[in-house]
Amino acid sequence: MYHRLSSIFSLLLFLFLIGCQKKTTPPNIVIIYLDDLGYGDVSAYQQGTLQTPNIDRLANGGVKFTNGHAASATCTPSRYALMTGQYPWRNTQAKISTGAALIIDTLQMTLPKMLQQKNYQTAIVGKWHLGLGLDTINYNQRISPGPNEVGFDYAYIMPDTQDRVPTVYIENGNVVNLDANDPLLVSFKQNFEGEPTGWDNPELLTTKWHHGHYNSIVNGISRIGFMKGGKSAYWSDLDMADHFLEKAKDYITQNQNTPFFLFYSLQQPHVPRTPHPRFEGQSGMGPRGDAILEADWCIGEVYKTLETLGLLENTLIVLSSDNGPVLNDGYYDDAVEKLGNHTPSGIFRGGKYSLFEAGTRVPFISYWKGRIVSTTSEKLISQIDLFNSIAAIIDSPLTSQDGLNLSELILTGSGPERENLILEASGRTALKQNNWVLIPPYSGNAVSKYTNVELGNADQYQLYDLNEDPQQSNNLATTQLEKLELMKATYQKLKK
Ligand code: NG6
Ligand code: CA
Repeated sequence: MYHRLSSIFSLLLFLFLIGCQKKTTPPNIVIIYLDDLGYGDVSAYQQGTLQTPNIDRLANGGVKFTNGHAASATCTPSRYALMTGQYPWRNTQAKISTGAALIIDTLQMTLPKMLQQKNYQTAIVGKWHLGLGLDTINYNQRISPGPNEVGFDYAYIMPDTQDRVPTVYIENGNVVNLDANDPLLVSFKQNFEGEPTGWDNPELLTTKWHHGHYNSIVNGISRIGFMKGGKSAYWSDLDMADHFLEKAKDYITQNQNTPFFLFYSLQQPHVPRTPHPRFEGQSGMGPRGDAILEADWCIGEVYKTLETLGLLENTLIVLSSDNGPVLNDGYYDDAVEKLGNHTPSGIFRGGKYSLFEAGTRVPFISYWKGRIVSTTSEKLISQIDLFNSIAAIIDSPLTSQDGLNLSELILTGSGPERENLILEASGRTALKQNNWVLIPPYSGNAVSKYTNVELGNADQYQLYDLNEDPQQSNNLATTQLEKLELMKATYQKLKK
């Protein structure tokens, strides 16, 4: 009898301990990262006319940041900052990457490495765009260094962008489905003899290029760069979203019993916009709108996967975008013509490539079911802070060069915020401080000729008070002289 009681007691104690253990299990981290999605593209932000119910569920059930920034108005530098917690302008290589070498040093600390040190399984699925290899890449052998060498245990990636060659997926360094008898050759300098291009063979195109994008043709779309061979490995543009989604879901399912970090890096709504036919016409805004609806659906599917596996209560989801929106980014795809009343930039000025607000002020959401109470936060936060903040949340002592620990903000929507932030766009920088913005003079077009985006360039200093003037329409640089000098001094100090 005594033995029976004691073994029942031991069993209960064991179950109790398991129960406790489950509670203290570090949370899974899922970063959902969109490509060129604007502040006003998400309906929870109440700006545009497009409906994004699945992103809204995260925004309305978590912290919806209305003053959240990407580190840069273009992709590679933003992603660099997200991965390292370092300002991209400190690294001269951190500019839009086209077939270039890996820009993260393999000795550098990164977000996934920090998580690995805390026994996380780590993965990236989707767009990479941080460079690969050391020099010229041979796609017919394992490509290294790449995501695996900077902290990802598993990597299923598109190397640069959907509009750049090679149009193949790479899994842990190897081109997927490559036939050794048909080697894949890539060049960004010259075409391979006899290969059609968008420039020479417009009759082969199903999507016409508007500017750039007139090199090799794959699936009726001409791209940036030249490619020959490797045909069995070419991706299907129309299936890309489903393909990445499948990989993301598989990864979550396979790693449900261990803490994991998933960087789910979607390709939408970057050009070329190729939503699956089942989304065609759904937005009434052409492929750009349809691609956003497709991305929203994918996010809903990832949510469902976490829910079905019972992981939602132990998963911190952060959703954001790598830079602001652009309509015409190089193809005739009706993005401008069918926009209607939709406002991708929200009320903000500029867009992708711009130093004005819409270049980097993007949807920024943290969600953790049962842990984060739904709220809206106007506090200033940058993606550069995710390294330190996630480190704090999972009890890692590591910090980055430029990030802040804003974990309280991420978990509650209140608490300390950033006092200042250096914004970056195509190598130019500006300062945001306590809702004032200082943009130094820059030569160059005020409005980009092709994309029609206001870039932020002007002959004189620009100074804006976002509390009074979120649209940045009233330059105070000649009237608020004291403020101007103060901001200049801070800018100089931070840029040192
Ligand atoms: C630009 C491309 C643009 C886009 C961008 C990268 C031209 C004319 N424009 O050079 O289409 O690919 O690079 O976008 O080629 S990003 O979101 O990855 O930074
Ligand atoms: Ca981008």
